[in-house]
Amino acid sequence: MKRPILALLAAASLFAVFGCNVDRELIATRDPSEGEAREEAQEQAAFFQIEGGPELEAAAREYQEYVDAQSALLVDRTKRFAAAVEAGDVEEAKRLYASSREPWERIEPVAEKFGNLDPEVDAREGDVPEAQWTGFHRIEKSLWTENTTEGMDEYATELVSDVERLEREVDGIELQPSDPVFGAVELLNEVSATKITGEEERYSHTDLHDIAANVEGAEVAFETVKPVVSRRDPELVAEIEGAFGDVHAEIEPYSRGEGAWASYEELDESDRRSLSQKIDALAEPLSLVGRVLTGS
Ligand SMILES: [Cu+2]
Repeated sequence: MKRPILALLAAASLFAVFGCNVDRELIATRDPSEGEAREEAQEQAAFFQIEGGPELEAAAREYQEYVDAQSALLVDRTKRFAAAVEAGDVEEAKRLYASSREPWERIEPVAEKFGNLDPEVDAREGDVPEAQWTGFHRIEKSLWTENTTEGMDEYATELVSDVERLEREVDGIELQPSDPVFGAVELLNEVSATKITGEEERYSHTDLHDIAANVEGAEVAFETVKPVVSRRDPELVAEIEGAFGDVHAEIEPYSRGEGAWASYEELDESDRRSLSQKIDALAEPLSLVGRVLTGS
């Protein structure tokens, strides 16, 4: 869960408005009576078309397809998790908990766009008044601190209907080409600032599932725009790929195979600091991608 979503939306709409004006201005400021200048302006326009427009739109669509697929996966896995909760199978519910959250964490920057969906699905204890606290972490607490599914049926049912709502809503979302990368940067900043303390999965200590999924989603967002960024700033691409490599190298030792991760309690202060530094070192060059895409 994350709050500074307004900044993301503002940045995205700024791109939408500003991006077009820049192109048009380049053409308009040239004297149309001069044939040569006009030709140059047309070339400029064509350049933007080839280099930016359709290719970036395709990138946005590609990311949109990823969001569709992940939200479908989220519904599938959450249904299985909810079924275990409703059946009173504590062990099975615990086993399915972290993996059912992964698709959510991969597309978290987008999931957060839908009003109160994010708090309903992903609020931590204390984020909202106790009586309104629902979602994954409500059930997490019961499973890990009380070792029971008792009283959790209604939360499980609601959780399924919430993720189904997400799946429906993402169908109609219109992303700007730079939205996914802006969102990824915000999310990585949240990882290194707050998630790194283990607050997200304070009862189950499955934080590495979330963090790995956040990084995966960020990588997909970057990959979709990478061809455009490579042509404009190949050094930046090399820097970002190196930083992704460093993050992977940092978390790899905690992998327990087949999608399993070490308990976050196994990481001491210095392990956590080291991980947060690697995440920061990735978020920083990634934050420059937006500027490269808008050409500003
Ligand atoms: Cu989250």
